[in-house]
Amino acid sequence: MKRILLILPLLFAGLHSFSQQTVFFDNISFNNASAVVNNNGTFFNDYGDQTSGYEIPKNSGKNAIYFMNLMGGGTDVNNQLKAALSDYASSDFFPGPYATDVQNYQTPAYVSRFSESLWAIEQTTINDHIAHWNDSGYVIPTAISNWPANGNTANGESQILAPFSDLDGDHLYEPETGEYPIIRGDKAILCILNDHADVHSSGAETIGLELHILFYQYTSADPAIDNTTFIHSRWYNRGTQTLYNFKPGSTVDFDLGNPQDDYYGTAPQSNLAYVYNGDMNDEPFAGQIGYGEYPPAVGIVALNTGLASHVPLTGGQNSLTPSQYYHLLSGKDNFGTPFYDENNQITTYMYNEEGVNGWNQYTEGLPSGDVRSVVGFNTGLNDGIFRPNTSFCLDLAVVYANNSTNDLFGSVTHLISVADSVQTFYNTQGYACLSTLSVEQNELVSVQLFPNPTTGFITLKGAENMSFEVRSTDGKLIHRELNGASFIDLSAVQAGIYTITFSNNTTTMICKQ
Ligand SMILES: [Ca+2]
Ligand SMILES: [Ca+2]
Ligand SMILES: [Ca+2]
Ligand SMILES: [Ca+2]
Repeated sequence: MKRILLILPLLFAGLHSFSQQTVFFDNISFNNASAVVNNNGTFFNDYGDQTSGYEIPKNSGKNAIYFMNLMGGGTDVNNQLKAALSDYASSDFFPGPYATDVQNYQTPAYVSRFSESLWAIEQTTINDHIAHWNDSGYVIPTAISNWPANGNTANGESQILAPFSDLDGDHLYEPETGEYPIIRGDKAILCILNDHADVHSSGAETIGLELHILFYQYTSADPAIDNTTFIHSRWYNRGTQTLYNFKPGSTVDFDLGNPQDDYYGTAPQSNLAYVYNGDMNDEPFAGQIGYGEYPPAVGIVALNTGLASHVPLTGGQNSLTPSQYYHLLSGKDNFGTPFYDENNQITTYMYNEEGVNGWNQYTEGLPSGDVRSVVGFNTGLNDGIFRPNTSFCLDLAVVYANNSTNDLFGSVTHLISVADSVQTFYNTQGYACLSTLSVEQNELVSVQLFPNPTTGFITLKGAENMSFEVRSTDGKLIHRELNGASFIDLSAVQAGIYTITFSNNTTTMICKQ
């Protein structure tokens, strides 16, 4: 369900005369977590009511996170900072893909297609489409037909936007011929944003960034997975400037039930930034339902590039300058001063516990309170250089763990093991997320395969020199080809959906009838 949330006047009247930003949101609640996602690069926050938006367990009324965002910045060749930022009140991100000219964001076609810029879709809908697209009387669901696979190049948009299976290799999304969206998880919500359509309310200079964020969840019998929301983001530099020392990250305002009695910490070995309760009772506070006794812990795992930093949000929440945010994203305080650990060594990981007797806020004798922090992620880019027409990918997971011990750190110990098992689960998916891709390469399936659905034989084009394997949906290996092939014989296997994964890390689905 999508609703208009509110109308926010922008703080600046710049290039355009007074403009207004409407924030839409949707909710992903396909497993034990219920998460609000907004169409401006902020999430887990009800932007209109200014209330928490990450409820876990679902329908409990208990929330673990008040606010989170994705943001980033880097310096150009003249050492000038360019950044796309957001806070509790405003955002430098605008709905829809990058278009070359600022006027192009105002065209009626662009506005009608991208004013919400949130697409929710379930994997079962996609599987059903793969199985039945050619049946008489089949009507393509709007979640399939509206998938933003192609942009309007005449309007300066990239031809390829969201990933899809391009069965005929013409770069055009044609669901009427059986082509389908490529997502992750059992349910996903995609949001496409740019930082270019209007003046930045943060005051930062525009990058020319296009940010695709896919929020996804699995329903699972494994509580570690069922309590997790994944965030897959791809960052495209569609501008003309090379950015150096690019620092992507998140402002996170964990509020674990009662926001006034929390502690935060970092487990760098698990790429985990987290919060836990400062005592063994999370009482209600100002309308927030507390988690009660044995309170849980919640955290964020950087799955593919690693956690670069986790530091407190110093300097206030809505009054920071872009360069102050950049310092925080670099793992320093807002003035650019480094943090020091218990051995007086510079650290970017605040309160790195490494076990119950480690360095933490409790052993330091610090009071618990309302934790707000900034998490920095590595980009995986060579020397942090973010060149025009390239992209990088950042995969995150929001993890949650109960506490069954009478120990303050019981939830933290459990959360670290949950983070590690979510990492293992992620690794087995084999996503091609580490590489830097040109914009044109995107995540298209480069191998063509037909017919799909099939009754037996499938012809492959482009897989002559690629190894590949076919698996059933429960992961069982059906067929493996080590030296490439131009066809597969599936006549002996049962009807159903199969995935085929090629050595270039693309995965597509086959339906056997
Ligand atoms: Ca096509
Ligand atoms: Ca609390
Ligand atoms: Ca308490
Ligand atoms: Ca907080």
